[in-house]
This record gives sequence, structure tokens and C-alpha cells, in this order.
Amino acid sequence: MSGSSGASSIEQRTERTRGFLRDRFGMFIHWGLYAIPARGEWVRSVERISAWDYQPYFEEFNPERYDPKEWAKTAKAAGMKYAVLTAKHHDGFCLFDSELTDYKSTNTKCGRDLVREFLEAFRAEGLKVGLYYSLLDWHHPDYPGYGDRHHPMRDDEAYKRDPARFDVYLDYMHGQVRELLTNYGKLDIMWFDFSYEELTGEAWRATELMETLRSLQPHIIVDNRLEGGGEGGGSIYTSDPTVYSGDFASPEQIIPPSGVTDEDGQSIPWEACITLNNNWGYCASDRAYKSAKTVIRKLVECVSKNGNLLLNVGPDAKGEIPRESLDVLAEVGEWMRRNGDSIYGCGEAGLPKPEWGRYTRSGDKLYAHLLEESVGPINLAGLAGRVKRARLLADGSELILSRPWNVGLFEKDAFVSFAKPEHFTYPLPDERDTVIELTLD
Ligand code: H79
Repeated sequence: MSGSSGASSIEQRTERTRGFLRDRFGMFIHWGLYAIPARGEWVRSVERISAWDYQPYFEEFNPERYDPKEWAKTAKAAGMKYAVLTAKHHDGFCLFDSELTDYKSTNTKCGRDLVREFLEAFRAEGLKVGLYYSLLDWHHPDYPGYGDRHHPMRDDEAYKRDPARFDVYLDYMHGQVRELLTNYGKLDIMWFDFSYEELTGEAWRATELMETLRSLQPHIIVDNRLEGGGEGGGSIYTSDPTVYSGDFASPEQIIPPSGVTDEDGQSIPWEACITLNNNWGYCASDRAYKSAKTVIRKLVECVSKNGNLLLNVGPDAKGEIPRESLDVLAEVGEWMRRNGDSIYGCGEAGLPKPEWGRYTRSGDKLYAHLLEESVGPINLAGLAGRVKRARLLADGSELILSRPWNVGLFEKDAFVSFAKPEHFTYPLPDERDTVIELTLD
């Protein structure tokens, strides 16, 4: 392996990601020219749209209702602690005032540096901020086109490139990353997307890029997509990561069944990124929004496996987050205000997954997330004599730690119920997720 730093680099990674992993819940924002065709952010590739035919979206782009202060309030009210915006997606359009291209928001009708306004608004709400930057670029003339299965002009001989010119693109890409890290104040997260086939690691001049990045912003954390295939591989999973292995794994549209661990079973920082409907970029016809109940349960699942959830919104061409997304986020926020103690700073409980749901834990506080109705007192397997107190997290009310009459069957277990008689546990007070806070001895 080319990993140069072994254990000490893993220690540094642990140090850098500590705060991020306490935050647990963030907002991903996919926004760009593709909000106008409104068929998802891959529209140019999927429909093989030429540069000529994509140009009208640049001419037309004018999101008059872009109000990042509203977005920031929405994220904060949802209980999110950080946000990541697409400074540039695969189509190459820059939402910031880059000196290295004309293909940027400041040259459209709106004339605004959308990234700068985003950063200012979210920081003002006390949220941490990150930028997504696409390694792919379907607009840049020196990005390989012909033969690249992702590129809109993949079959067009005219888009054949001299591979030597890829370095010209890399200068551009490195230069833009430098701009973002130099001109926009402190960034908390840099989210690169993505490596594939031979375009991985040093093909991006990744060591050089990481040295620039760490020298400009020593505390920034980076995802793991400068190497590996897409969301997959990479040396972050090994005990000898490269300098560009990243600080956290980034499973996309999946929650890892048993979290993410290295060969020795040590937890690796990770963040699942998940869409609210079935698209990242705004898709007018996609109304398959997840319910608040699903989002809450998926967030709990991530935390119970030591992971974060980066939940996506795709604002429309006017700059508004879709109504359905706002409704779901508001309801998630209402739950988070009462139950956030079972999320922030919490992680895996070190107990087997219970029959009725999941555990999360922080120190001596064990949170029982009841996701399924129980008949009779709720069984806390193996916790006999270990629970000092039980409270309903949402309102702080006392719950009853009791021994059922047929305790002989369950000597090693503790039991909790909502009221006397002690078999009263139906129905659950919150059918999305009822959280019991248990104080352990
Ligand atoms: O930015 C979001 C996606 O656009 C990007 N990563 C997240 C965070 C991404 N998703 N998938 N991929 C990159 C890998 C490529 C998937 C593809 Fe396809 C499968 C490209 C073509 C077929 C998905 C389905 C995209 C278009 C159709």
C-alpha cells in the first residue's frame, strides 16, 4: 500500500471528525442549472444533451426566490447541524464566482455568488458548512468525453481528447478547489464526487490536492471519493490509508447493514447520503417523498450504527425547497426538538439489536427507540439490575421499571412500562419513534 502514515493518520482522522460525528444530521443541497429541466441532476448525461442544447438553461437561470436564510432556518428547525451545497456538479456549472471560468452564476441573469450567500446564511444560524465539488466536469473542454460512459458526448468522436490535456483540467480543478478554500472563510467539510474506473487517487493528483487542502484549512474534513469506485472502495477501510483516503466513508442511498468498521472491527467515521424523494436535483415529476416517520427511523438507524445522515433537498429553478420536503423537515424537526438527546453525541449502544426497535447511547444514557408495539412490559434484554431510571424522553415523565409476575422466564432482563398496571404499554405515545431514556448504573 502507498499509505504513508498508518496509525497516526487514523488518530488524526478520529480527532478531525469528532465534532462532525456528534452532529449526526445534516442537509445536502443539490442545486444548479438542472433545476430548470427539472429531470434530475444527471439529465445532461442521461439524455445526452449537447453543450449547445444545455446552454439555454445558463441563459435563463434566474432564481429570484433564492433566500439561503430561509434554507438555513429550515435546516436548523429540522434539527440539522450542518449543510453541504453543490458548488459545482457534474455539468460543470459553478455556483460561485470563480476566476477560472465564465460558466458561473455571477455571469447569469441572477448575477449572485450563490455559494457565498449560502455560507453566510448557514453560518449565521450556527450551522457548520460544507461544499460539494464534482471531480467530473462535462463542460470543461479538457475533461475526457468520448468513451467515458458518464459523459453526455460519450459517443461523439469530436469529443475525443488528448489524454495529456487532462492535466489542463486538473490544473483548473485544483485551482477551483483552492479558490473555494481561500476566498470563502472557514469550511467544515469538502465533499468530492467521484472516482471511477482509472480516474481515482493520483489520477486526480490527489496527494497534491490534499496537501493544498490541509495547508489552507487544517480542520476541514473530506469524504472518501478521491479514491475508490464511486461510493465504494478506497483505503479508508484499511489500517494503512493514503493521504487522500478521506475522513469519512460516504455510502450513497444505502445504510450499511452493520455500520462501517475496519479489519479489526474499529468503527470508521461514516455518513449515509440519502435523497428525500428519488432524485438529488429537483425533479418535478418525482413525488415519491419519504415520510417524516421514515426519515426519523433512518436517522436513528444511522446513529445506532455510529453513522451520520446527510439528507438531501433539491431546490427548484426559482430557488425554493419543494413544499413536500419542507413539510417532512418540519415534522422531523418537531420530533428532534423533543428527542434530539437520543441523536446528538450518541452512537452504537454495544448491545444486541432489541426486538422492538433500536438502541442509541451516550455515556450512561441508553436510549430505547420503540419502533414496534409491545404486548406487555417492554423487555430490556440482559439489563436486569443495570437500569437506575426510565423516563419518556419527549416529556420527561417517569416510566415504571417493573418485574412482571412471570419474571422467572426472564431473570437476566429488565422491564419498563408506561403506567400501572405494568402491562400497559399499548399504544405507543409516538408511533414514529417513542424514545425511552434509561440511566444506567
Ligand atoms: O451528487 C449525487 C449524484 O448525482 C452522484 N452522487 C450523489 C451524491 C452520483 N450518483 N450516482 N452516481 C453519482 C454514480 C452514477 C450513477 C449512474 Fe445513473 C447510473 C449514472 C448513470 C446510471 C443514476 C442513474 C444517475 C443517472 C441515472
